[in-house]
Amino acid sequence: MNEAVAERLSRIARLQDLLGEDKFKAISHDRAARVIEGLAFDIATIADDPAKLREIEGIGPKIADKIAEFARTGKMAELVELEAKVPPGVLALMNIPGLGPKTVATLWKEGGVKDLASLKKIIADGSILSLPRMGAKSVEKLRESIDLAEQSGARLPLGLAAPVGERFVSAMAKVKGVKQAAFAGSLRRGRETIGDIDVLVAAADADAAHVAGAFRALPGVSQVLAAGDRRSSVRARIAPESARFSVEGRAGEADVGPTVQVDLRVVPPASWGAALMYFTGSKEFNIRLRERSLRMGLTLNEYGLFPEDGDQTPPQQRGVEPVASETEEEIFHALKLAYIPPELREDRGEIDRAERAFAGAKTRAARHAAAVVEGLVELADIKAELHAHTTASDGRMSIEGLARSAKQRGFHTIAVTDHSRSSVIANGLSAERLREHVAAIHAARKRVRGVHILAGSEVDILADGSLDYDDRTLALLDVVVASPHNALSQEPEAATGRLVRAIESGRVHILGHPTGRLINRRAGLSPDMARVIAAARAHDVALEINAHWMRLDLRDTHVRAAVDAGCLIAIDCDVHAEGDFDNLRFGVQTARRGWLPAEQCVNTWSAARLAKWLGKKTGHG
Ligand code: DGT
Ligand code: CA
Ligand code: CA
Ligand code: ZN
Repeated sequence: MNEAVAERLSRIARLQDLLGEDKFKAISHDRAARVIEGLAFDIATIADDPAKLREIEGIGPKIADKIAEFARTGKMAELVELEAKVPPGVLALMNIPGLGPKTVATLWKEGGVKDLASLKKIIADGSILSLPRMGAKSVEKLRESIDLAEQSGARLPLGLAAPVGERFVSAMAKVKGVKQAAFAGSLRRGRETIGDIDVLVAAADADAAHVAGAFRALPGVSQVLAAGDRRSSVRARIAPESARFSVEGRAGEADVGPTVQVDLRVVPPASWGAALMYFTGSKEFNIRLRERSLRMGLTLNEYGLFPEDGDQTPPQQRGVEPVASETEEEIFHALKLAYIPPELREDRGEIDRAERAFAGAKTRAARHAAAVVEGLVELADIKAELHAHTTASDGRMSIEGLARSAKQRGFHTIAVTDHSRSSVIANGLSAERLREHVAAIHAARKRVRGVHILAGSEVDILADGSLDYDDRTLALLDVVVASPHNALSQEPEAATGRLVRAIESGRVHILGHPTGRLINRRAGLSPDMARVIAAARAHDVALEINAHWMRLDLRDTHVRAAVDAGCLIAIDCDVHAEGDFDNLRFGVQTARRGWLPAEQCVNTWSAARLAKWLGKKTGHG
């Protein structure tokens, strides 16, 4: 029942916001929703006892009554009342980036907007400009946001595609006759969004029909689009709860359809490496590799790397022996290239680097070890989480719970970084509450041994670039993550100045989710990244790759620029709940797409080295 209750409470909050009711009412509903979502037990077990409900922190008498009412009747009368006041299309408008409750209310009440279609109409005919606070600039921004939401809506965030892909692969691996199973395509390359999921299996010709049939009959398949023995396509259901996320104290849902396309290819076991390489792509990478093959007198396709003999019939159909085909590594080596990890296969200079790495390796063993990027960061390298929230702000775990989780996951360090005072919706800490919180963090160190618990804060970078606490308060902290949360539609010039000022404060260790973008939802800041990176390098500030699948901010191309400039990078999960630690792999994939060596990532350092680095700014030992 927890999820049903939480969802209703957060819907009430959004409606209250929209109807301009007391802001604190909405905040308390949002907060209660979050608390209930995070409960370890089913709230239905105590729903008939308002006294017990009220014992839960964050649930007051009024909300307790609503929960009891829901348990009794399956409804919340207040929600029914609120919903009667607002057309459903209006509520949906609040999912458009940059459209807050105030603006939606104006559009609706004064502009007669009932849904997205009518909003687009008043933008198109210009009548939107006559509404209060709607200048040419803000309308242009709004138009961009609508475009962004509409065109990117079709691509699925990596974090939602990965579990679907993994489920299909592990199910296919168990099917009789399947020798190998893997996903390929953009999912294997770790792109931030996925168009469709490509699943590859190796099976003998005689088994192909049976294997493809088993694929089309897997649980979760809602529709069969193509049904061949070698190629099949289906639509697979996406678990609706997986699309839910919570950032900055607000619960939301990613705008994804109910299903995603999954393509299957069944290939002969002897062609496994060639097929995996071909279907991993990217397309641009494949084209480059094919050109290289031709220059070497070879031809490359999904069956193998063959001698080029000018014959028009494909070599595999003429029984020509491939030069290499069984593994990707053999094919790379036959092309005189070091193995290129999937995340790098984007035609961004990786082939030249692989050529040099291979040429420098003289023995077989050296070629095997030759790397495109020396020490490219891996999941197992990450030993510290430096951005995490507790129940003191908008997280769901206690300090101790967080520390134990981090320890259990093999980390030597966990930083507790709750929100600062200006993040009101996320229950940010006043300077006084922070002081108490730091004391509680110090006390927790005695109870949880074997992991370093750092007292930190995720400090808001205000619109002008100043930090949300004064220097005396900041001096209490072992680690400062500074992040932009508000005024995210600032002009690029102002955004650059803002981030650079925070970096230059001398107080900041890590710049958290530097642009504030949310994938498919909010464009975030577009600062001059070269200037931000240069400042970060000069002031020894690490730029964060926020590993949450809605953020992945820094994005891969910015990571690459930062890496090239010699800037430090942090990869953090921005933990709010235990499960958020699992997002780490998406952050690491983004880092790899930016060619990040482990050495340049502060989360891979030893506890002592990390502490020394942090201590340079704090003076703490
Ligand atoms: P997506 O699905 O839009 O996120 O991106 P991908 O990269 O997964 O693309 P997809 O599913 O169309 O195709 C999977 C891989 O198959 C792609 O990365 C490379 C290969 N591929 C597809 N079409 C072509 C093509 O026309 N030429 C070449 N060389 N390779 C292709
Ligand atoms: Ca694909
Ligand atoms: Ca595909
Ligand atoms: Zn944040």
